[in-house]
This record gives sequence, structure tokens and C-alpha cells, in this order.
Amino acid sequence: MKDLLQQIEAYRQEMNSYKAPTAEALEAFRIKYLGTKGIVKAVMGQIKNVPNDHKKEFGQILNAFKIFAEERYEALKGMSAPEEQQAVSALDWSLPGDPIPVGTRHPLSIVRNQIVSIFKRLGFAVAEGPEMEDDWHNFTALNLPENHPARDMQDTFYINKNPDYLLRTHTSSVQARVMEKQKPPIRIVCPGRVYRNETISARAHCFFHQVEGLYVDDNVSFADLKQTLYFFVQEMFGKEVKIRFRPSYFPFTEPSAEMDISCSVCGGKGCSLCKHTGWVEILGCGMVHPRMLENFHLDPNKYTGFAFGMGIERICQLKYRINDLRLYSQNDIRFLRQFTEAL
Ligand code: 2NL
Repeated sequence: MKDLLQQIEAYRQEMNSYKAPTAEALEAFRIKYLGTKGIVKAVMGQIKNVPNDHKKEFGQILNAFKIFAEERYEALKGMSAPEEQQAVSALDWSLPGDPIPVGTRHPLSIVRNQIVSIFKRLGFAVAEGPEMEDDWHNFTALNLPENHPARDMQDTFYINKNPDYLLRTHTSSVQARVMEKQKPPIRIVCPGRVYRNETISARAHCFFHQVEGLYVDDNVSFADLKQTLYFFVQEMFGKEVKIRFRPSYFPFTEPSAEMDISCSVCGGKGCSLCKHTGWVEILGCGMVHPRMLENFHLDPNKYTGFAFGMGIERICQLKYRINDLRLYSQNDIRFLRQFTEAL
């Protein structure tokens, strides 16, 4: 027992003279005296060897030793703080930070944003819808007859047959959903990904991106369609660019047309891009078919509308000379890093 008291006194002195100039030394103190296998624990364990009539007295001594060790630790901690503060203030806060690399926007996103913002300035709202569609919104409501080739199992990705669920083949299905819910005036653009069952090559892919537009109101005319698209072309490709319309066919429009712009590479003189015609096709359009208006309980004698659809890849090809559709989805950063515009 006397030994134990002497031992405690020796530890007290040792602790009193202990210096902790670094965080490591402070931690070493904590582990040595206060750790789970430390001296304080070991000394406290000695109580079991003390005769019963001295247990109370010794208990108090051991407790005081424990408190002494803890207080000594706190004191050492307090003493090491000023040195750490010194170390912190020795840092040069004026040094430049580590650069955070910023990515580039995908070319299809840049061009989609440009297209959408031009139409927004003309009062078009943006509408979006599901990529998985039912037969009604993708085909039937749009006046595509039962036997239309676009409905073929070969051309469309069916998720389920009877009832038919499929990956949308155009964003017209979004316009159908808006017409279902909203009364004219309807003035929307629908950007989004669409799917066709094609063998992948430089010129064809199983998915691509579209922006379609729809304007339904009373007194909407083909002249409105022409002027709207002319404004779009001038904003997108420049004031000097000309447009022309050629008659065409789409099941959901009558009359229908394809629109060309004068070749932005050769200015109309003739080059490989325009196959020496001076013109390149950029979109399809027309006046909304009366049967489509009826499908949505709109009186074709009261309302008329125009619609158009363009492939974003096509516009991108004209703006950036990207001639292989596979580049858009290969995630090759040598390709993607070339588009540093932040739009
Ligand atoms: C093309 C041609 C077109 C439409 C899309 C449309 C939508 C509704 C009603 C009528 Cl809801 N038409 N869309 C009309 C004409 C052409 O797309 O070549 N797209 C890439």
C-alpha cells in the first residue's frame, strides 16, 4: 500500500514535468496516462488489492489521481494551442487556390438552347414529355394510320405490344399531350430525345434529338409559318441566309413542306456540303391537319395551326461541320472539349 502511494506520487511528478510541444506528444500523453490500457486505469485497478477497511480512503486518493491526470491533460492541450495558432498564421492566404476544372457543354445542348431561346423570344413556351409513349400520343392522335410504315416493328422500339408502349419516334407526342389539356392559343416548342430502330452508322443512329414547334390559334396562316421560320433562320445562321420551301408530305400536316436554307459554307455557289445545289435542307413543316385538330376536339373551321420539326444533330452539323452522328454519344473528351461556349 505504501508502494502504491509512492508510485502515485512518482506518476504525479512525471506528469507535472511532461511537456507537449506537438500534437503528437500531447496524444502520446493521453494514451500513456488516460488510454484504455493507460496508467490511470492500471492504478485504479489496484483498489481490489486494498484491504476492506482502507478501501474508502484509498478510493478517494485514486479518484483524486485520476482527476489530476485529466486536468494535466487539459492544461497541456491549452498550452499547445498557441503554437498551432502560430503555425496556421504562417500560411500565406494570398496564394492562388487549386483550379477546379470546369467541363464543356455538349454541342447538342448548346444548339438546343440556342434554338429554344430564339423561339422563346417569339412567345413560344417549352413543353416536355415522356420518352416512353403509348400508341395514341405517338401515332393515332397524330393521324398516322394503322398501316403506316413508321409503326413497323422494324422501325420502332416497342416496349410492349397490346397495349402498345414504345420509345417515342418524335416529340410530336408532347404536342399531342399539350393539345389534350390546353385550349388555344397554344404556342410551344418541344425539345427532346427520340428513337428509331436504325443500324448505327455515320449517317444514322438509333436515337437523335428534335425540336418541334406548334402554334394553334384562330387566324394562324402559312404566312405566319414562313415568317416565324425565316426569323429563326436569320437568328441562327445570319441575316444574309435565304430560305426556300419545297412541297412535301407528313401525315400530321396539310399542306406540308420542307425548308432549305442557302448553303452556309459556300453562300449558295455550290460545294460538297450542299452537293453543288447551293441549298441545304434543315426542317419539315406544314399546317396542322384538320383531322388532328378534331382529334383534340378543336373545330377546324375556327382554329388553324402550323407545326414544324427539326433534328438538332442536323443544325449542329451545319454550325460545327460534325459529319459523324456517332461522335455525339461516344463521350470522347477530345471531341467534347472543343465546345467551350458556356450556354
Ligand atoms: C421533320 C418534320 C415535322 C411536325 C413535325 C407536328 C406536330 C403536331 C401537329 C402537326 Cl402536334 N405537326 N409536327 C409537322 C411537320 C413536320 O417534322 O423532319 N422533323 C425532323
